[in-house]
Amino acid sequence: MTRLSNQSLPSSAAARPQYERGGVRPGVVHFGPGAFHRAHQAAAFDTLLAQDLRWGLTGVSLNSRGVAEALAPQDGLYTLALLDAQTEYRVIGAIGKVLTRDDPGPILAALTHADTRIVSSTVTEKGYCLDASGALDFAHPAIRSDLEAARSADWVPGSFTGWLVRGLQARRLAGLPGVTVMCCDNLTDNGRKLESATMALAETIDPETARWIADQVTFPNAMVDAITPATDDALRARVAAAIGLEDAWPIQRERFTQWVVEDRFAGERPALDVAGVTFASDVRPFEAAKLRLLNGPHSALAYIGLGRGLETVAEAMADRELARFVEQLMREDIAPSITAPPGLDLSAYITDVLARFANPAIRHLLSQIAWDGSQKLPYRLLDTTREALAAGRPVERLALPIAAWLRFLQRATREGHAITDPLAAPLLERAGDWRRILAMREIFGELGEDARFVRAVEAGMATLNAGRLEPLPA
Ligand code: CS2
Repeated sequence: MTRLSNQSLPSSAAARPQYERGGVRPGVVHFGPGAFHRAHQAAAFDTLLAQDLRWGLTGVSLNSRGVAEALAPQDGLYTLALLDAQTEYRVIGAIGKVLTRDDPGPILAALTHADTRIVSSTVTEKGYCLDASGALDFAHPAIRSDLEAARSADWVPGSFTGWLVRGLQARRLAGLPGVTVMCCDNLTDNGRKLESATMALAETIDPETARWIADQVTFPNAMVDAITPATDDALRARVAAAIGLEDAWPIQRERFTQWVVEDRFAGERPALDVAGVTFASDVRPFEAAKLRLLNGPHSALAYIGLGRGLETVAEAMADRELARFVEQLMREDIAPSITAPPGLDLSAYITDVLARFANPAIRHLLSQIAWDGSQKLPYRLLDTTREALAAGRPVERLALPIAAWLRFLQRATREGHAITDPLAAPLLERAGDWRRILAMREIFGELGEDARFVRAVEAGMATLNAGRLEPLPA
């Protein structure tokens, strides 16, 4: 079968880029062109390109070569499958090149190109090297090695934050204007966190550049949402059959998508509104609603569902007891912690999220959501729990997914299978004595020492051990 490429594109049966790719100029350097970026932000830029060719994307994969190798023979093209009762296929052309850590020269050239106005990122929670307080972790090996490297003028960074400082330093020295740095990961206050981390690193490496960044660069907060199950061979086969071409790395996502960006751009703002993007003066209420009411319950379904032998989110939602538990968790325990963004009806939002989870057209593996629990749970469930305790509300239901996570770690230790988590080693080492996990301040902060929380987690373990989700009557 012919491979997808510029040349074969006209013969494909999918929707195609509505612009002449030869005329595209890269205006954005994106770190982390994985499934989420390619399903969400790149699709929005693809829509924008039909009106304005100055917003092409250059991808940078710091940790793997897979995306670069899959997309190079395809001229950056890939297929996006929009999953619903009827699947729709669309070829996305927004990404030109994908660079890897083997291309430090081209990465620096892209960052310092006069046409580059945005640097964006989806490097996942752990990619920012932050500590439990959300500040840059100077003890992180990647940051330590960047600090070492930065002693030489032509240093090559390893971390994303290192690359930001390096690129911005080079822009300053070249007399170029600043850029907008757009964080697109699921972190509370994501733009501000990246701003403080970048400033902290720049101040240590080159205070002059730090001052320049404060003056010339903005870091808007953003809320990004689209459920994106990982690519599997079944998708590759479906795409090949549907478009009539071979695509080494197609992407799938639900039809629903939302992107709210703080209106805080250093230079020109891309007219992403044509792709349904909302610009808002304050994104925090949207972020809180999404992280707490979508990602929190997602993690709850993952850890509890895996414990019940289930495989996908839709299957977990078909487990009536679990679906009822998650709905109660959302309506009774999480919603009270959220101040709804203007115009958003929280109750309707919850109903919509539950319907998205239950969508039978989407095979979203619970094991995928279960990755990186130590990085995700603080934003997704622990902040809500802290606030509930402070307000004197019960935390039994909020503690149940945490108990399910601890049991997930215990099972991994017992059965000797690996987990994906930057803290895998200490977590698995402590799993037999779960209180030692609650004592890990880098995850739980002071919450792990709160007796009410510890009691609730213990009760949650007992409930789950009894195969239940509601505690046994006393
Ligand atoms: C999921 C998210 O994998 C996960 O942890 O909770 O990727 C989720 O699907 C997206 O944030 C939805 O926007």
